[in-house]
Amino acid sequence: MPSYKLIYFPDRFRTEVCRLLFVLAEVEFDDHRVDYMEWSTKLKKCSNAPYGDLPILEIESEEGKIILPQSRAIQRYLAKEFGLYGESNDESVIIDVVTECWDEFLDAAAKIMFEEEQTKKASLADVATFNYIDVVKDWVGEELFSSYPKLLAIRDNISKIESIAAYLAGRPKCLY
Ligand SMILES: N[C@@H](CCC(=O)N[C@@H](CS)C(=O)NCC(=O)O)C(=O)O
Repeated sequence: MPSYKLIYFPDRFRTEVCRLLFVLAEVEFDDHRVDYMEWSTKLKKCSNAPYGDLPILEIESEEGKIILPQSRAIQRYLAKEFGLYGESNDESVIIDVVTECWDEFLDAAAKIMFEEEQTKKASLADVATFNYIDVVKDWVGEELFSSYPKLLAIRDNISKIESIAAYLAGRPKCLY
């Protein structure tokens, strides 16, 4: 059995799925959590991370040592190793579809979270909220949001901005 060292920050973001896969498969691993300041001021320069970012997974076995970057590649690698990646190509692709959806969602959320300019952050969050409601109401109806007046107020505020209102009035009809 190889030994595994998973290196990331003390966060869940890009690595928790990998940690959970180890736990689920009951495979021991070194859950190495690096302090973010220490990483950016010191460790990054001398790290063996192929793309200079984290997470990386170090795998050591009789055949030698491999260093894997890219969280999604690591997830898939572990899932395959632990027999958690479906039993056929058809099952694996469904697993990929679900995983990609959640990763896209997480990436979008991260863009908002890491936006440093507060006004831009608020605007971006509001625009994203507007768009979410605008798309989803066409599929399942506006009633879905009736218990969330604050969300609807954000939607209304954005749609009343002059430039947005003009754009919405002239934009081609689209289903999604
Ligand atoms: N595509 C990479 C992105 C990794 C990434 O953006 N890592 C961030 C933390 S979430 C990082 O290491 N930031 C510090 C740095 O780049 O030095 C992956 O999914 O593994």
